[in-house]
Order: sequence, then C-alpha cells, then structure tokens
Amino acid sequence: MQLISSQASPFVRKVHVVLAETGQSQEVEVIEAMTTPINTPDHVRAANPTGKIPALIRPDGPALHDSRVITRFLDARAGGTLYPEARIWEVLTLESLADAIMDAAVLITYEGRVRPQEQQSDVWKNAQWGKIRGALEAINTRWMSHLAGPFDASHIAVGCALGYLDFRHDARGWRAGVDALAAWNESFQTRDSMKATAPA
Ligand SMILES: N[C@@H](CCC(=O)N[C@@H](CS)C(=O)NCC(=O)O)C(=O)O
Repeated sequence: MQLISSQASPFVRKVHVVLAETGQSQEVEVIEAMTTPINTPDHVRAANPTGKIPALIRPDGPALHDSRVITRFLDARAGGTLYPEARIWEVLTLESLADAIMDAAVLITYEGRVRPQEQQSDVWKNAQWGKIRGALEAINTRWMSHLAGPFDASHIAVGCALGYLDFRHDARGWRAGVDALAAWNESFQTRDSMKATAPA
C-alpha cells in the first residue's frame, strides 16, 4: 500500500498514528506530496479527484480517501479495536468534531500562506477560529468522560487536532478556558505513536 502523505498534515498524522497503534507502519510506503487548494500534483489527483491528502493506494481496490475512511479501513484490516461497535456513534461524532477543528485550522493556515496578502480576510480567519473555539469548548464540557475511557479513533483525532493547533496556531492560545482538555492533551501527546508522528 502507498500513503500519499505530508508531514505537516493533521489528517495524515491520524493515519500514521493508526498505522503505529495497529502495528502496520511497515506495510505502507510513504509518498510525499506538497498539495494546496490551488496546486494539486498529478499523483494526488489520480488518487483523490479533490486533490486532498491523505489518500491510500491499495493493490487490490480503488484508492481510499478521507482520513476517516482510511483509518477505519486500516483498523478493520488489522482486526483492531479503534472503532468499537458498542460506542461507534460516539466515536464517529467525536472524530468528526476533531476533524472539523482540523478543517478550520488548515483553512486559516491556507489563508495566511496561499492566498495573496491583499485578498486575506481577518474576519474570515477569526470566524474559522470561532468554530475551533466552539468545538474545543464542547469537547471540554461534554466529551471528557469519553476521552477518559478506552482508547479509540476519536482520541487519536482529538490529539492530532490539538497537536496541529500547537504546530500552526500556537499564538492563539487554544488552552484558555478548556483546562480539562488541556490536561488530557498533555498526557496524550506522550504516547509513543504521538511522539513518533509529531509535526516538525
Ligand atoms: N476531509 C479530509 C480533509 C483532508 C485535507 O483537507 N487535507 C489537506 C492537507 S492538511 C489538503 O490536502 N489540502 C489540499 C486542498 O485543499 O486541495 C480528510 O479527512 O482526509
């Protein structure tokens, strides 16, 4: 299998963490890609028509895309426990919330790095940050008991989302007002799979 990848992408990081946690890291060849909303390399488009990464190229079926599809596929492939049937709707909903944090955070990054300076909008960036704040507060008030429970794919997604906020948007201080989540994150980032995949 080949994983179209970028070290900085929080969505790609989710996949690498799942590979590590399920013992499959050696089964994937990493193909690096530099992709932005306005510049899609051909090999990325061939695997995902929307030009987004990660994409997982398989020898025996169509390429998979969207990190949530790939992580669930890899967990099933390994007979893993990251998507437990008994809590599946909670796991998927919290993973979706974490992915939404990543979506908004990546859009802020692109606004600053890809869009020409004169076209950039602080109103728009701050609105994206508002979505992130709302998600952080919701996790801090409603999801901490889930995060305190058995390890699953939603933990990985939340950890990767928070890691990306530290990596690209540290100056915005996401920890303010979400103490329980910040404390959980402190400990979660010490997992071997998280340390091995930290963006640099
Ligand atoms: N929903 C997608 C989001 C993936 C995504 O936005 N990836 C970014 C990199 S972090 C990307 O490929 N952006 C290029 C683009 O928007 O065309 C997933 O979960 O895989």
